[in-house]
Amino acid sequence: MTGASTFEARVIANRGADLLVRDEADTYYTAVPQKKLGLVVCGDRVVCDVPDAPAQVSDSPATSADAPHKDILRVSGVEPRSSVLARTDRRGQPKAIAANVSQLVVVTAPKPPFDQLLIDRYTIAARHMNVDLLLVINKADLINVANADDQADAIETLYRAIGYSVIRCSCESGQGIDALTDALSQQTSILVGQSGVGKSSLLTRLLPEASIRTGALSENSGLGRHTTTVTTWYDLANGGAIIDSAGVRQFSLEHLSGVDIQAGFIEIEKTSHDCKFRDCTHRHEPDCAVLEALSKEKISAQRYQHFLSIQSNET
Ligand SMILES: Nc1nc2c(ncn2[C@@H]2O[C@H](COP(=O)(O)OP(=O)(O)OP(=O)(O)O)[C@@H](O)[C@H]2O)c(=O)[nH]1
Ligand SMILES: [Mg+2]
Ligand SMILES: [Zn+2]
Repeated sequence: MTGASTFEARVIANRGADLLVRDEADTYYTAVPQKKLGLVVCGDRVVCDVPDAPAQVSDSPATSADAPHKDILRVSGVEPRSSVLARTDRRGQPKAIAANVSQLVVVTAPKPPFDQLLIDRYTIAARHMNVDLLLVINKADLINVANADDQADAIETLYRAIGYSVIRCSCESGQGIDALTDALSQQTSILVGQSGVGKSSLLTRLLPEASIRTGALSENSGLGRHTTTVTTWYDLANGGAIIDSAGVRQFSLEHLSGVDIQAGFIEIEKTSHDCKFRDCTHRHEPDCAVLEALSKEKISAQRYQHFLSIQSNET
């Protein structure tokens, strides 16, 4: 399939009607995948057919946001993915959001209020994808004034104890941005979380000016000023890349099994090896190590509640 008449490119964004792709020489193109390929998403590595006439949009994305895309490339192949972030669609099937990421960056903030159930859903997704999860508590500047200290502290302590990295930061004061920059280097990360927690604002803090303007090619809104609608890839200055995604109210995981869900609660999974029954549901069985750890507060009651509720809704 590959040969002299094709070249490889990275999908920068799936804009709905078409794809924005970029080749190794940093040239951007508009492209459309062949139907048989299914959903092609941000982060995918694709094979593009070389057109008869040049289809290049521009080698200067900063100035070409309004350039006419007369020629549209055809995507004839998708490389195997190292990971895929997916949610459940209306028919109960997994729907890809982004591919080939190595780290899920779950962004939370005191405003809108913390949503721990959503964080726990992302711990399941990260485990299922076999990628790292980094928890970011953004808007640290609001934590004192909003009187949310206790909750931010509790969240930080809980997720650190489970084994996740947690970084507090603020786009307003710049707190934690250096630590975040370090945590993102050499990784392909995707920013996920509720709408309004500051994912795009963090990006404007992390990216060189030129890359921010690349966003204009994938959607018309300026970063950080509007709700993100198109999941878009950006290169980081210190190696690695970061994908900005649209905020979610719910992150459905109905396509995953009960086993997948338990695996995402890594502290419950680990403890479950000491349960008497191999198929223990950790609800009522005798000699259940999870119930025992719960009674000794070695497992968080909230995490356990979320484990039960996600299991019952989504298995
Ligand atoms: N006080 C404060 N406000 C912030 C901070 N970060 C972002 N904001 C504000 O929060 C609002 C939402 O920020 P966005 O960056 O658009 O949030 P988002 O997560 O990208 O939202 P979606 O694209 O809808 O998912 C904006 O008004 C930002 O100015 C911060 O650290 N402190
Ligand atoms: Mg956004
Ligand atoms: Zn048990």
